[in-house]
Amino acid sequence: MEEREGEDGVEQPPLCPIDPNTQGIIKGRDLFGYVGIEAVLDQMRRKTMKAGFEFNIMVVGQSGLGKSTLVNTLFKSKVSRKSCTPNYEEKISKTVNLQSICHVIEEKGVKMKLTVIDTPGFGDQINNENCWEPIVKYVNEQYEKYLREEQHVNRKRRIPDTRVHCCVYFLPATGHRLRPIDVEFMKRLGHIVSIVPVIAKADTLTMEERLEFKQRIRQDLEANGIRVYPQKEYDEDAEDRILNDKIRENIPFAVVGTDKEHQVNGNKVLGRKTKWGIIEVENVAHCEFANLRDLLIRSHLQDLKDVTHNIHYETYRVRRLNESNANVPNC
Ligand SMILES: Nc1nc2c(ncn2[C@@H]2O[C@H](COP(=O)(O)OP(=O)(O)OP(=O)(O)O)[C@@H](O)[C@H]2O)c(=O)[nH]1
Ligand SMILES: [Mg+2]
Repeated sequence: MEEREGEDGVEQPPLCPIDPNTQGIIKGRDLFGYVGIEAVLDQMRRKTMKAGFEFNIMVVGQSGLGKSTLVNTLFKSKVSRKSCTPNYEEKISKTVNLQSICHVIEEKGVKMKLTVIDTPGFGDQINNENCWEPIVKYVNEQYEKYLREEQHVNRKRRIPDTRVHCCVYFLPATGHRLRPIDVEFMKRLGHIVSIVPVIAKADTLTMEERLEFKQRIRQDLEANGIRVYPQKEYDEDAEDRILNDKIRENIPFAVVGTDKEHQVNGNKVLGRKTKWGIIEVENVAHCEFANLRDLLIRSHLQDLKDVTHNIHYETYRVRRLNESNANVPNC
């Protein structure tokens, strides 16, 4: 800001004095009175509410680990399978094709189009050597679709987003270490999508067994250089780091899924009957299903979308554009 000289030649303070503590940020209030910049938050909120948003989760893992069941449990609606009447014998059939099931969920005026991609479990073939291929192919196909849409001369105002924002990877509750197939699978997936590993059917392990197993898995993930969400290098600030460190210390979540409701203290709760009593799926003292749901929906949904767009999709986009440039013949 220029120094001014008054009519009498005496130096005047600048028109809008800059407070050295604000490092040159001129507050709306100082310049014109109240400008109302923070109202942009309301504008953004209104726009998001009107447009709604898309969120896509994929469940992956060996056959029979409870992927389809957990998806049903996750949204308490029959997201991935037949409708269920409580008290009837639950019978979830084997998933044979990769299928995406879409639900529009509306809460307090905010619309979310949630798509869950339920995948057939691997492990049934005699040779499981390349069992990750259909999954990797699906993830990449969604990036390709998005890239094509982006490159259209007349592109849509809003490109439909079918990209996988999170892949929940199911580990069997063996209590031992990561199996070579899980290492191989997650290594490959970790380069293209955000992975959240979970211990499936955690009701089959005692609390002590769960804790020890979780610790061994964390060691194995690190030793094998497997990238799982949330990754340290993407923490944006100290606040993020504190929040994400708590999640990292707790990963993989030990989850239990069910479609059945039971009466507990006069309330209907989603639960699974075991020899130790009823495991309440949404009770954090019993299992970590609620922690997983909170991570996916409450605390990290937007971050998962950002990481998908800014990191995974960007890596794909750059690779594809480099490939196309390499294929252009030199003039
Ligand atoms: N003990 C226990 N059993 C479970 C749990 N979740 C699911 N199951 C049972 O495990 C069996 C397989 O469940 P699904 O949900 O079909 O498993 P899936 O992973 O989708 O199997 P595929 O479609 O073959 O890949 C069913 O009999 C479920 O009732 C759980 O948390 N604990
Ligand atoms: Mg299934």
